[in-house]
Amino acid sequence: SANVDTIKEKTLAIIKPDGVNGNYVDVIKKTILGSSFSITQEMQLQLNVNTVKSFYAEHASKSFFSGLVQYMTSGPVVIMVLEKENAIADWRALIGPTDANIAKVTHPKSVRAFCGLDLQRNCVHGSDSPQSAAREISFFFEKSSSAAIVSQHDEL
Ligand code: RTP
Ligand code: MG
Repeated sequence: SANVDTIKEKTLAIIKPDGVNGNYVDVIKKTILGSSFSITQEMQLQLNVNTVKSFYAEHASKSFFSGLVQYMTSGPVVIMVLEKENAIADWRALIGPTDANIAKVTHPKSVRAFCGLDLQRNCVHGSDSPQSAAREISFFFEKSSSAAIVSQHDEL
């Protein structure tokens, strides 16, 4: 038939403190909307230490964890739910590799190439799987989740 159903998917995007501080919010949102995503939810927060530790709990044992917590609490972030077909993989592809210095070489058109600084200060977050996306969206946007209740204390 002429109308083939497309299954939309949601992912969580964060513009990290270096992105907000560097005035990249508008250009990143233009890139998102120009890449066929819709932004269905959005909020600006100043994250606190406990919220970041809980959000990035998978990295608790890593050597970079304390630096990550310090970085993510260093200023406001913009948290968005993005929606389109294949949103999770497509947003990860659009942001590029974790290390912004590598992104500048291998993925020069990626978001991290144009707004990221280095391995830690890479400007944006993207959910890495359907399980992560579901967890991360409810973490920030489901009023009944305990983490969301924690994060409400940070809302600007
Ligand atoms: P994200 O979760 O923020 O989208 O980043 P990612 O999947 O590309 O990278 P991940 O391995 O999940 O790491 C989370 C964030 O921790 C910081 N990081 N620092 N060796 C280091 O100094 C190091 N490695 C990672 C980055 O901010 C990274 O995005
Ligand atoms: Mg990750």
